[in-house]
Parts: sequence; structure tokens; C-alpha cells
Amino acid sequence: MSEVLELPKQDLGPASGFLSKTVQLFIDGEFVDAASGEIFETTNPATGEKLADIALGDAADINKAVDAARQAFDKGPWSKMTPSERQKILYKIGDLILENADELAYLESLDNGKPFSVARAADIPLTADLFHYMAAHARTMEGAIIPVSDIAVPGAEFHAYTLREAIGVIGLITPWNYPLLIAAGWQMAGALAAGNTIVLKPSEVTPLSIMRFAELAKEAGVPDGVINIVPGNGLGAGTTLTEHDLVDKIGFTGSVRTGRSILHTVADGNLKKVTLELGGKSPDIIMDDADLEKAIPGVAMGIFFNQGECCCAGSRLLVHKLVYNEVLEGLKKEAEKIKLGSGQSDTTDMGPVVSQKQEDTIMSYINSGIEEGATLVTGGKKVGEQGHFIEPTIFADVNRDMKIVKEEIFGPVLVVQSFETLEEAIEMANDTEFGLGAGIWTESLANTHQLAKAIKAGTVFVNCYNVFDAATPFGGYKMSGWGRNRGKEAFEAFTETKAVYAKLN
Ligand code: TXE
Repeated sequence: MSEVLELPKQDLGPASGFLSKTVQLFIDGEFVDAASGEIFETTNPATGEKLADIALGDAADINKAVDAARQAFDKGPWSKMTPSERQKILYKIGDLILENADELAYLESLDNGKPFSVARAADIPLTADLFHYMAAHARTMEGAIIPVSDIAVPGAEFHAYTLREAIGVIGLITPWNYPLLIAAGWQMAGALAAGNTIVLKPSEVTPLSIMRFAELAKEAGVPDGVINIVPGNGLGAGTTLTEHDLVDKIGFTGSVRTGRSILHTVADGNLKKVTLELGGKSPDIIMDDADLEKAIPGVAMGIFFNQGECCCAGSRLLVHKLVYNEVLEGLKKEAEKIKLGSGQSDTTDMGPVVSQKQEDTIMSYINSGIEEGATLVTGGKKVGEQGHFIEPTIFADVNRDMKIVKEEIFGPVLVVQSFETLEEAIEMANDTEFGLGAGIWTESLANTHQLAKAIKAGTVFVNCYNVFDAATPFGGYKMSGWGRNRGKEAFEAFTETKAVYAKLN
């Protein structure tokens, strides 16, 4: 097993300039200290060393940010700009993200722990692509002319049509696993393209890349007050944003627990719109006709990519009985090949998990799997004295009542079950309260389409996993969420539709 860990002295690389000063809040086009003057530290999960001081926003700062966003929406230029003007600015943001990709990827790797190579190849270019994609959507705010036949008004003629309009001020609350991609790409780009203004509270665990993004958005020409970013805690900054009567919608990505609490707050408040992208326990299915040379590394990537801290991680493997032993043996080898290390090292495949809290959560699930009698095939241990490194872990001989099979672990832990028929695979795949992702490994067209149709999940990957394109919708069935991020659906979710009747006679 990968006995880590040579951790070189913390190297801030291309992020050293940005990290040399206290990182401030971004409100109404200005970088400012928190009203309270308080700061907090963000640390490197590979070494525990401090990365930067950040201004700690709270209720007063959120209120100021909402006022700025409200003003910018109601009076400011953004919602009144032509679609082509908004398109150019959003496209420019995408370009600036690409021009600064090394620095942004380095910040992401330092703050979250993920390998620089992953952030550079996935998080950052995908964020840029979402801005380029949503920039084009700014030109598609189209309504329709609707032939009506109102039977209650005999003889009347109407010209009826729909208008698609921005919603207003959008409050975004985002997590730490893809800090820039989810906050800027999945949430902000679509909201801005539709003409809304934003107050974002990023995760307090990983605030760095989005604050560098704020500088790029300003450079791209986003008018003051259109984007406001206030790092702070969930209780305080997050709850104030959710409760605020001048906020028209909340876009949230995070835990089920927080999603539920947001819904309670909104239900007792101004009934603002809500989109939720929550957790998952996604099944990855290997049929007996699968190409195992592709399926085995594919399944390993599906769970161990990004330290398993992916909302749609393929964390429950269902394998046909005929290939079960071969798959388990292959997966053990794949897991044991993975090199743990600092995200900034070229040889690292998997970095540390994001925080002490997350390490404790994952280790407590691993211990519960052992206590409940699952067979530990490989892994299961924390590695090294420093940082939050956990071995890629595989459990076999699990059953559906075990916590490790039912609950989201959000770490590098795979549970493996076997089945004998397609019907059984479908039943087991859907035996979860979640419905975010699913994988299917098969060479049969019939299996592909039967499974893809029967599995209750927002995204199904066939002979692949973790593919994320700007144009495809992403979101959950069941307790994995409400609504969709990315794609046309996400753009439309940041708009209202108005019906207009004009009587002609
Ligand atoms: O999430 P939280 P945490 C899952 C995953 C993980 C678990 C806990 O299983 O182990 O959630 O992670 C803000 N009102 N996912 O504790 O607390 C918070 O400050 C308003 C899945 O980090 O939900 C942060 O900005 N906001 C997931 C954001 O909510 C509140 C990604 C998410 O934090 C708040 C992350 C409140 N009462 C975790 N409490 C995915 N779907 O990808 C917290 N926040």
C-alpha cells in the first residue's frame, strides 16, 4: 500500500502573489474588510500550514452585499444591458479564467488538497467553458407567441405571448469539493447570463480561488454590485442570506442537512425560489458482458477521483456474480497503485481530504464498516502524521442495512455488492434515498438502455464516469436535490416566465 508521504515544504507557486495579503470581501465592486474587522485562516490540508488570512463576513456584510445586488438589479446597468453586452463580459470572464488557469488551479490545489493536475485539467477549464457556454445563452431569453382561445370571453381576439425575465437577486451558497467550478461555473454563470445579480457565500473551508475570481470578474468589466462575494460561516453569513427578504432565489450545493434547513427558513420567510444539489450514493454497475479492462480502472476513477469528494462519486459498486472475483482482484490492484501525496507534487494521484472534520467523518464510516462486519479488501487507514491522507478503501461482503452502504461518505471508500440478474441490479441500484449519478459497464445495447431508463438518477454514465459538460443538465432525483445545474435547464431556472395577453378587439 502507498506508504506516503514526502511532503515538501509548502510551495505557493503561482499563487504566492495572491496569498501575500489578507484576502478581502468583494462588495459593490470593492475589496473591503469585514464590518466586524474579523479574519479567519485557511489552511493547507496536506500540511496543516496556514495559507492566508481571510476577512470573515457575517450578517452585516451580507446585508450590505444584498443591498448592492438589489440596487444593481433594480437600477443598475446589468439587467438593462443588451444581451450582447452581457454576453461579451461573460465571455471575457471565461477568457480571463483560462489566461490565469495555472494560478487558479494552484490555489484550488493548495486550499482543497486536490492534485494540481486535476484542477488544471478539469475544475478550471470547465469553469471557463461554463462562462463561454452561458455567455451564448444570454442571447436566448426568448418567449413564445401563444394562440389562445379563451372561451370565457366570446368573440375576443388576443395577441398572447410569454416574456422570459431575470428573477432578481440570487443568493448562492456553495461547498468545498469543487470550490470555483460549483460557485462560479455551475451557479453564477447561468444566473448572470439571465441578467440576475449575485450574492455568493462560498464555503469557509475553501474561499481562495473564488476571491481571485472576483478580481478577474472586475477586470472583465462586470459592473459594481452585480457580483458580491462574502466568505463566512454557514450559521451567520449563510443563514442571513437565506432569510433575507430582498433575495429572490437561493442556489445551494452541499449537504442534505443544510439543504433541509434552507427549505425550513425559506418556508417561514419570503418563499424565495430554491435550487438544491445535495449528496449521493451512486451505483456503478458492472454487467457480466462488460469489458473489464476498461470497467475496472473506470470504476476506480469513479470513486477515487478528487479523493472521493464528488457528489456523484460511484461509491456503491454492483458486480455481476460471474465476474465478481476478477473485478474485486482488479480493483484492489488499482486502489493500491494510487499514489497519495501533496496536490502540488507531479507524482500525486490522490491528495488529502479537505479538512480534519472530513477526515474524522470518513474514518468513522470506515470504522463502522469494520464493526458491522464488512470485509476490508484494501485500505482503511489514515496515512502519515501530517495532513488528512486516507488510503483508497474497498469493502466487500456488505449488505444493504450497513451505514457504509446507505449513507454518503464523501471520501475514497467503495462498497461492493454482487447480483445475478438485470432485475436484481436495477432493484439494488435504486435501493437508496439518493438519485444523483449512476454508472453502467456493459457491451450490450439492450442492457445499456434498459438500465439507463430504469435507474432513478439525474445522470447515467455508460462505459465512462465523471464526465461533466457545460451543456448537459446535472442534478438529482429523490433526496439528491431540486432542479438542475448546468445546461439549458440551469439557465432557465434563473428566469421567470411572464404571460402577456393583449386584447385586440
Ligand atoms: O456541508 P454543508 P459540509 C455532503 C458530504 C459532506 C457533508 C458535509 O456528504 O460530507 O455534506 O459537508 C453552508 N444555512 N456534501 O459540512 O454544511 C456552508 O457554510 C446556510 C455534498 O461542508 O452543507 C457551506 O458554504 N448555509 C456536497 C455550504 O453550506 C449553510 C458538497 C455547504 O456546507 C448552513 C459538500 C446554514 N444553516 C458536502 N450551514 C455536494 N452535493 O457536492 C452550512 N452552510
